[in-house]
Amino acid sequence: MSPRPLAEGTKTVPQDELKRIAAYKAVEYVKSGMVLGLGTGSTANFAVARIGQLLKEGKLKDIIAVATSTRTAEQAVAAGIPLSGLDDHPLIDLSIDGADEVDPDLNLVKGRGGALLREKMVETASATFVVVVDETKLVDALGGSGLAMPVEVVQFCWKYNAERLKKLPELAGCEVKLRMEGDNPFVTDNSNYIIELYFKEPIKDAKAAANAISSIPGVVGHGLFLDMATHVIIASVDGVTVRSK
Ligand code: ABF
Repeated sequence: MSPRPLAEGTKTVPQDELKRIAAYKAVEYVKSGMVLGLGTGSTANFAVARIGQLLKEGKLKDIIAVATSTRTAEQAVAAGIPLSGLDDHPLIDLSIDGADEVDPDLNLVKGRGGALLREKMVETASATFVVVVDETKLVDALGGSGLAMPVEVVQFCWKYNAERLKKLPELAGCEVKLRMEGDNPFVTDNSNYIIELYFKEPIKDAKAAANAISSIPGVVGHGLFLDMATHVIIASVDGVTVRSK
């Protein structure tokens, strides 16, 4: 990836390098014997790779992990990380995952990678949830990035549910779009579709929006992760910052 300017001035750092730095910092929270939640996405990938490396070097032992997507599960298996599920390990010590937006209160928009449902299940079950981002993910208010916020819906009558979402007053007339993959709808690991919400302005009341979205039958998950992150690790050209609840 080519260097991307992240702040005014002359300093630039490749965005991938910032992601790696944030992820490696998060892995410092991992201790032997922990049950881990493994996130999805390019930043979380660095954390998974690092955990695998530390296991191979014998610097971590007795780790069991729950993956938030089939992609991450495949990566974990290849990296030698033993996997389990929430049925057998309902209490996760620590999850590490990326995010699409982080607000000043550490509320998040997540799920542009399409893994939002499993991410929320695993991260809700986590005693500690460490979010890893580069500074481009910081927003003043959720919905402020102009990028899509995903809502996972069952395939049955998805257009009807897209219309219902569009009309929610809590979403202030956002645009809705079915996520596509080439010529076909994108299908999640749970065999559902994703409706993408594009906000014209930042969400005024994220809790009210989350409740309104969840109240629609056929919605199985959404990308608003409120009051969940315990720590956010932010990598910028000026270094690493940790914000905690
Ligand atoms: C996952 O990866 C998602 O919840 C979020 O959408 C995405 C962040 O992607 P990346 O780390 O590649 O920027 O954590």
